[in-house]
Amino acid sequence: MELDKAARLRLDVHADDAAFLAMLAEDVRQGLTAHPRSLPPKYFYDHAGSLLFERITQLPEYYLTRVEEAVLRDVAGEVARRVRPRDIVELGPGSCRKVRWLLDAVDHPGDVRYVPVDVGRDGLAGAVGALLHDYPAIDVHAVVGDFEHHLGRVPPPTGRRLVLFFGSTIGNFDPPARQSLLAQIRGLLGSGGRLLLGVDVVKDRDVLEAAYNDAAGVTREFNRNILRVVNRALDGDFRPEAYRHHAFYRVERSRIEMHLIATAPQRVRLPRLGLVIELAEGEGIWTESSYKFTRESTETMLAGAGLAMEAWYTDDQRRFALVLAQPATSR
Ligand code: AVJ
Repeated sequence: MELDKAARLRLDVHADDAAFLAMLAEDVRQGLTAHPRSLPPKYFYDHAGSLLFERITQLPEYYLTRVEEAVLRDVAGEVARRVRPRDIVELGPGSCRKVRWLLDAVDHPGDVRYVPVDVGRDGLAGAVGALLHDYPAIDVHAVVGDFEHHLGRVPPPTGRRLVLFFGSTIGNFDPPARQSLLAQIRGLLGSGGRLLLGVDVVKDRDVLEAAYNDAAGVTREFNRNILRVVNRALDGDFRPEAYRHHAFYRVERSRIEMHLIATAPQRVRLPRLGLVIELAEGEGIWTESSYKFTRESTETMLAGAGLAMEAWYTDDQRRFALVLAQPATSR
């Protein structure tokens, strides 16, 4: 059994711990010495941060994950019929839960190769092991890497390709960065290929702000956790409790912004960077942007990367959308 499983699994490692640490050190140096100070949201997700995010997805206020999965459940059959994928690439699959809706909907799962790209080697190996157990017929070519740096390592398509990019992760990227990421994704598609992209939809401010200010305070702890990640990686002495969680919707930019605000003056030592920073009372560290989209702004974003919208699938309250896109024919 295990041998059979191994024969259908290939795992390529492109991002080791040393490279990750070097990247983090440089990002933290740049972010914390700039004004406004900032930290990139990709560093939320150490083991504790991933567990906190998992708890966020179960909060009553945080509708994104639940609604995305409900939409996917509803449209998986139609997407499978339209695309008839042979090769499914997923960026940031986490537990590899969502792809199961598509594997259940395709005609011949035994002809499908699945290519998950994720940063955490152990998490990815575990998720893929469980998937192979439940879908004994598929092939898996897992790529351990950062999809901002290692998309070039994704193997060429074995047949018609479907790229999955769920969870509104695209919303973490500012317009220039998401344009270049989407253009790279377009380059992965090959002939007849499609992208299925999850985007959170612009809506009432109160609903958006509640999703990032939950009553149980899980999002506050998730936000503070980035300081624990930095402390551990760089031997720093941030005091996470000395910062308050501040998340609000900036309408003119269509984005939630998350910040950590010092509640008293702070002196922070980061010996591995040879750096000491001082924050005044009330000074913030910007930890995340989470952009929200309309159908129109999604079309514009796709067009900027040479992609055309083929379908816009949403729930009846239009809270979250899955977008099917293909390379634009003429540019
Ligand atoms: C995983 C990036 C989609 O932006 O909603 C949840 C992360 N931040 N609560 C989001 C997050 C605060 C989440 N994404």
